[in-house]
Amino acid sequence: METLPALVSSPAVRTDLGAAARAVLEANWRGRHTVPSAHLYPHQWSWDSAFIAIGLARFDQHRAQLELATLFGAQWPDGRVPHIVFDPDTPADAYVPGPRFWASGAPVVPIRATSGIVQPPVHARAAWEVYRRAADRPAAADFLRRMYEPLCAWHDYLGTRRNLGGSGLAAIVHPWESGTDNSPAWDGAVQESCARGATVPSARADLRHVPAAQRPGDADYAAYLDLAARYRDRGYSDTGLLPEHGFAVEDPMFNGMLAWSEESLARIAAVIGANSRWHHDRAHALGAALAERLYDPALGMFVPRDVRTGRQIPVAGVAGLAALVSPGLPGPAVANTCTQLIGPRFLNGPGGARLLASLDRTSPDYDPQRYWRGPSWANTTWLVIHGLRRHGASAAAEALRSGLLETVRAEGFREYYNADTGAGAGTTDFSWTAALVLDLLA
Ligand code: 9WN
Repeated sequence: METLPALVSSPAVRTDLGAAARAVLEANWRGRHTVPSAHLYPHQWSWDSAFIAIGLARFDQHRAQLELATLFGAQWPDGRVPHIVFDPDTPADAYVPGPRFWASGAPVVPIRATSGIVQPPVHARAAWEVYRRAADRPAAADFLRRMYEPLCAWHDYLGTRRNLGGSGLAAIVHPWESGTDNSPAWDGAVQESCARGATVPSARADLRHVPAAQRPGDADYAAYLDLAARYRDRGYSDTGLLPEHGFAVEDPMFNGMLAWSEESLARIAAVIGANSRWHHDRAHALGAALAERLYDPALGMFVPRDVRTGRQIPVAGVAGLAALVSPGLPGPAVANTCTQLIGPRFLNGPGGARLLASLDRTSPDYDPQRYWRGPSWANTTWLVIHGLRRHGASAAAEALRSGLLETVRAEGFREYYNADTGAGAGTTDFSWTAALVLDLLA
């Protein structure tokens, strides 16, 4: 492993790894969108598509634009971008919970069947990346002109209807909205739901698609489904959601990405001749709210906050590091978070592991192999690299970049990696891993 950093920076290896990454994206392309994984996730996922567009932008501008346009083609009238857009050509039971679960009780029938929850808002940043990398700048500027209003509507949805805590930060109303589905940060709320006796018929059957390593306990999974079903049965309305809804959380990664994307909207506005000032101010206001509400001085990093109780959830997870992408964060909070990042909790694991764990390695809940409870993921690593670069920590960013690239080179484009050994885990030929490797190789 020691010699690999040199290898990945040699042109021949860059080409091989890049060609292999492009082959994964080719294989997972479905004509107008890319599936995250042909085996496990056979539809279009929201934040996956944003990451995928960032990789596509490195070699196929048209396809990168189409990826985002297809996703936003399924945007709801209230501005939300659904977390899954179901592919009508894929059997309804190929992924559960599928279109029938999500649709019943919805007030509007969108053009495409979709879920009703959302995922982290990294889309405006993705649109900006597509423009930045574009060979055909006029076509890319047209694309930005078409995307601008839908992206504003998406951010407005999050800034108004999801402003459940009143600070301007967006609240997520289901663990799946965080993107870090089974993080221990959600255990408390999920266990409360279990205690309330959450039961959804056929929860067992719904576990079919979930690989054993990442499978929550039956009761936990029933609670996840129960939360989704409750939201669905109120027509996915966010009005009057509190206090009875069992989950409302301000997540640092979700809001960090929102602030980062808002900053991208300011750049997009400037390109197309719209007013960028408002976006710039909003991005910085989000950063200030993040610092004020989600920074935990005891842990020295950002954490989620439970809107129902008004209390922070003191779990040190990668989401609290990814918040570093936000503009407007105060220097001391940034410096402390960087210290946590490169210390024993996240980066420097046993045996000199150079992979960024998704959970504090010193936590009793840490499991290097179990989904969002320890393993290293390409997308959160990519976000943290951007956060580090933003704050001038280029040596740490480079350590993360080369650590991820050497792991992918050895293990392939896996869904995630054992944070201690680097062994690949989860599904294979995973799209966002391939896409973000392409971006990091360039
Ligand atoms: C539920 C598709 C998605 C990612 C999420 C990841 C996982 C789905 C699942 O897969 O979530 O949305 O079935 O577990 O946690 O981040 O977008 O890749």
